[in-house]
Amino acid sequence: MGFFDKIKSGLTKTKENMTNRLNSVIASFTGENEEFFDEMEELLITSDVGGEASMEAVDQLREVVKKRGLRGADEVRGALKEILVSMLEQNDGLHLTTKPSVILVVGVNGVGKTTTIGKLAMSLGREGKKVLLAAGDTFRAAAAEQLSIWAGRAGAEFVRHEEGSDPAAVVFDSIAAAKARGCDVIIVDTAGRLHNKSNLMNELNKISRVIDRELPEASRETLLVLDATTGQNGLMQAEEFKKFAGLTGIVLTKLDGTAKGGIVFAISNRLGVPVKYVGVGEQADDLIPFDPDEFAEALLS
Ligand SMILES: Nc1nc2c(ncn2[C@@H]2O[C@H](COP(=O)(O)OP(=O)(O)OP(=O)(O)O)[C@@H](O)[C@H]2O)c(=O)[nH]1
Ligand SMILES: [Mg+2]
Repeated sequence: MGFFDKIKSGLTKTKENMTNRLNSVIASFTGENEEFFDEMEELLITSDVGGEASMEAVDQLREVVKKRGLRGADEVRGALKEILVSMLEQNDGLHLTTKPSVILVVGVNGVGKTTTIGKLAMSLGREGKKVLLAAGDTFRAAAAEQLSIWAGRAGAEFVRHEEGSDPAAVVFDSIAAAKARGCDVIIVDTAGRLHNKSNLMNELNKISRVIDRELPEASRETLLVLDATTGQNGLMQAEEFKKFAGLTGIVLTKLDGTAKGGIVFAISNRLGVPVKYVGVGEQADDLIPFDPDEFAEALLS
């Protein structure tokens, strides 16, 4: 299955809801008409695009319709697609140029961090990279178990300490092991206890300082994993993490489980951080590099 088909099948619920409604509003378009714009705005808001972003999108659409004198449904669909794409941050993928590079994966509990790491390890492994998984979630022994299963599947190196030990020490040892074993990429799993517990942010800071000290020149990605089904709530978490952890990208998981794919636009609008991957299932190849153009196309087709 190509990326476009995977996006489309991952978006089944969203398509049944948002796409169908979009198509029926678009079909009602016969030229400049306030009712049309009102319906479009309401549709976007109820699809999780967010109030501010929806209003901006509809303002732009109104302007384009007027300026180009658009009359037909296909014309307005094309214009809407352009606007939606322009709202999304461009995604130029992961920057992993040094050996080793580091991917730090953060997010609240249950969003899909460990699963995403497993999928990433598989995909980087397929590109021929030697990957090391660092079990920085020492909060529960089961977290390291889960990660070790993925490491086995992906043929990745794996470093863990005992339950309750210091995650920064796991990262320290992982870096030493990655250097010794000639690994290309270290992916660090972290605990996901609630963001309003300042100890989580302190822990992330400490991990970050160890990476700065031990690998000052290394390429580093800090990916925030967000669960698409939590909608606007996820955005508040994201702002907190952005403040404390300096994000380079978002991984939006469980897009297969929501009818409100519009959350992708709200993320770009509110955070200005690119969505780098979307998760559309629990299997190894259910992680798709995000492409704004294909995403908008899938929503509108
Ligand atoms: N449908 C679907 N399920 C997913 C996706 N990504 C992860 N999951 C499921 O979500 C659940 C939680 O995933 P984990 O990877 O354990 O989440 P986590 O963030 O590591 O959780 P903690 O370690 O408890 O903080 C698991 O049942 C995963 O299989 C996805 O893209 N789609
Ligand atoms: Mg986990």
